[in-house]
Amino acid sequence: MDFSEIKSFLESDKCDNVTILTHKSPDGDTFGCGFALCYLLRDMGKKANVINHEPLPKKYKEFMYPDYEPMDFEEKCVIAVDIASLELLGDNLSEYKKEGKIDLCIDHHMTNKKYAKLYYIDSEAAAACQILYELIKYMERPVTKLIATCLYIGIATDTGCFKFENVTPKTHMIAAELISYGINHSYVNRMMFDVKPRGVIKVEQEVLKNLQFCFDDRCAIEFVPKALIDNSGVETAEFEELATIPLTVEGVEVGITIKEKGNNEYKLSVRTTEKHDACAFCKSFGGGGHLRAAGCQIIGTYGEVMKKIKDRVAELFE
Ligand SMILES: [Mn+2]
Repeated sequence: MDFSEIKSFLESDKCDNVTILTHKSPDGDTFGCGFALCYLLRDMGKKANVINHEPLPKKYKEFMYPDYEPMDFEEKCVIAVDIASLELLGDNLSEYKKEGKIDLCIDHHMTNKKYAKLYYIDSEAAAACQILYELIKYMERPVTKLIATCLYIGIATDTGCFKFENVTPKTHMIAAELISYGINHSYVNRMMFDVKPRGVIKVEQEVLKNLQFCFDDRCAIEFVPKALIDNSGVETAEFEELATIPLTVEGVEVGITIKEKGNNEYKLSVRTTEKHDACAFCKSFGGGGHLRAAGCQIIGTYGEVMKKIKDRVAELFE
């Protein structure tokens, strides 16, 4: 699909009473893209709501939806943003996993499963928000300060504050344009990247105590027990930055975070330097994502899961 087709779809009668879906284990990009799209559609005189798999972290609220109120309507259209596969809708949105439920998908994952009737996927884009910005400009719709803030946060968070390899000159140019709409970018970035709830710091303290190094310290693995998150008093979505810790250690090429999700159920987040492909790593376990940041689910006892992971890392270092 190209922009002209997406534009005609969004402007058509088919696209009204819209439910916008974000992915489970949410991040700034899925929220930013979801809310920006919601405000765009509402500005176009349509009814739209954002539906999230889990409660939104406090840090996004003040920027993305200070006065957001859900609208009352009978759903006619469903749009998924930043969602590579139906599985990422999670249990709470499982009603949307049925074949043919999703009308449009806007995404930037190279592993996108093309589950929607219409889709726009650009795996070169640093964030789904980057695509949406270009689409709004193409549609010649106004970029309000609220929309600009949502989009800026999505781009900043999906690029690790403009540090990742997915950043291109275009990413910076779009960020610069977004700043020109009056966003307080310095404050936004401080709140996104520097300031954390104390519950998060406490979890980090515990997790760091048991950070494991293997393969001549080229791989670091952190384990996050479920109880630690459950007892932290903080929304699970506040912990997205946890996964970045292992790779911050000097000499580490593969950083792995194992989050315990349930009985014998683990979620893996993998971050790599330019030497390794995180996406291929996770794909071998049925997951996916980006070249340097990807994820998957692994079932088994802790010991089995650890062995599977280490065997796979060993292959990388062969
Ligand atoms: Mn994204």
